[in-house]
Amino acid sequence: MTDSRQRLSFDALDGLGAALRPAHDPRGLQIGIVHLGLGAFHRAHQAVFTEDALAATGDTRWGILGATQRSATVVEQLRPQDGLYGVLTKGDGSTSLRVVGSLRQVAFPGEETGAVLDGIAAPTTHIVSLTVTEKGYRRTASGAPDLADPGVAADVAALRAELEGPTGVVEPSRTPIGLLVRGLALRWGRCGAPLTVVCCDNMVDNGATVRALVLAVAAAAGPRGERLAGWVEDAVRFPATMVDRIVPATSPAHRAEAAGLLGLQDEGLVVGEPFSQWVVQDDFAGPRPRWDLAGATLTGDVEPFERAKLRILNGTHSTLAYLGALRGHRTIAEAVADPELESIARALIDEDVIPTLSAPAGLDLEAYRESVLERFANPNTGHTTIQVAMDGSQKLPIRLLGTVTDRLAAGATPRAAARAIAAWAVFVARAGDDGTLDDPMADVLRAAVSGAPDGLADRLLDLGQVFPAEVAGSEAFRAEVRAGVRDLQRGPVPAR
Ligand code: CS2
Repeated sequence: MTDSRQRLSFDALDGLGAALRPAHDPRGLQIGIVHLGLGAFHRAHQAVFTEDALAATGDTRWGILGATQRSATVVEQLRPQDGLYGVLTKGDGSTSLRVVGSLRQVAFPGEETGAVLDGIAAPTTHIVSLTVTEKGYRRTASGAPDLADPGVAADVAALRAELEGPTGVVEPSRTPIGLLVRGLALRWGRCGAPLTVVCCDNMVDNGATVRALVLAVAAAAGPRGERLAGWVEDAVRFPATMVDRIVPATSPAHRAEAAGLLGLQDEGLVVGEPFSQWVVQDDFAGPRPRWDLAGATLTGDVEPFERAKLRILNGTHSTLAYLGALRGHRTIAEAVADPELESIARALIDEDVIPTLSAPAGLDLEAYRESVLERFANPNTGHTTIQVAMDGSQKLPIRLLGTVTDRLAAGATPRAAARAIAAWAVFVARAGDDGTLDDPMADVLRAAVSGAPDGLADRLLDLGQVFPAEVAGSEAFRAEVRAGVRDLQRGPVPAR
């Protein structure tokens, strides 16, 4: 019997029914993967694929050491639970729960940087994966590492010192890429074994992007750093990936529901929709878990999948988030159930996005559109417009502005995409006013939205960190964004 006041942990595992328990014994796993960014997405996505691969093969090499740069709370949630946590899957009309055991160690790189560096350097580790969100990469507008960022600068200084020889003290790491490069430096010195870095963030060419950042941060540490970069070029692979699962923030109601199903308290609970997809470029420097046996697609060319996903799913998600929030919709499901917003979402996909895509083999883009809209309509995930709306300055260039650039280059004016940018502008102006703007560029954005309302669109489009010159320089596109802003400023009639 389990006791719902008791926390989930190894001790409670044997009391759980077989359907809830991991299909392998988590106590027997060694660390083979170091993951940077232990947020809900990793726990509901890659850790589950790894879990299923473990169950399929019995290969005990692939336990995960998860590091969370941002929040000590995640460590407090998971450590007392021996790394165990539940995944609550909320379908449209179905709910299920399972406990995942692939996460074997958790660390907060603040004070525990040494443990993470040792993990990356260990010859038994073959993979370092990342989900640190778009802003976690600390890039400048040109995509280079922002060496002026104090966190990046501190990690480069620590790296430079560590490359000189043992320092006796491990400086706390401040950035995920800094942590990764310092770990690679230690690995190079200790064993030199090959490694694969698997970026699982929603970015264009995510593998190549992280590789370029790693090489640039290494090179910034001086001549020894340049030699480190040479080793990375030879020994480390950076496959591209496309990741997909809608993972809303876990709410107290989710925790209560899971406690009812589990008979235990689970502070590490994550929530996801039933759908989950992972497409990974089959380019590994060494062994990997059999993620293919767990439903992942290992392929030579991820780009068409990634582009279709970023532009159709994420681009439309953001559009619905801004327009939905402005119309008072709390969730994405409510936003897409609003006929006017649904038709803007369809126009965006059909008129602006699909003309820029080539369908990956086996993917029908119209069918993909329908499945995405259906997933958004799932009322049970409780995914909020505000959650998707955050960090727009980082997300829009990746998910919407590629579409805009391609349409402009083809001589077309992407009207629905302009409407989405207009919605972001008005959303930012309102969130700036009421103090709720959640964006790493919040100060710059607040300054840009603070002038006369009729210049709002142009002041935002002039932000070179967000809008590339091809977009900002198109008078036709500007005119559409201005018109969209004017319509919305007239006061979007609340839907209800
Ligand atoms: C969302 C994504 O929060 C967001 O910006 O668009 O997290 C989205 O839910 C995932 O990419 C789905 O795979």
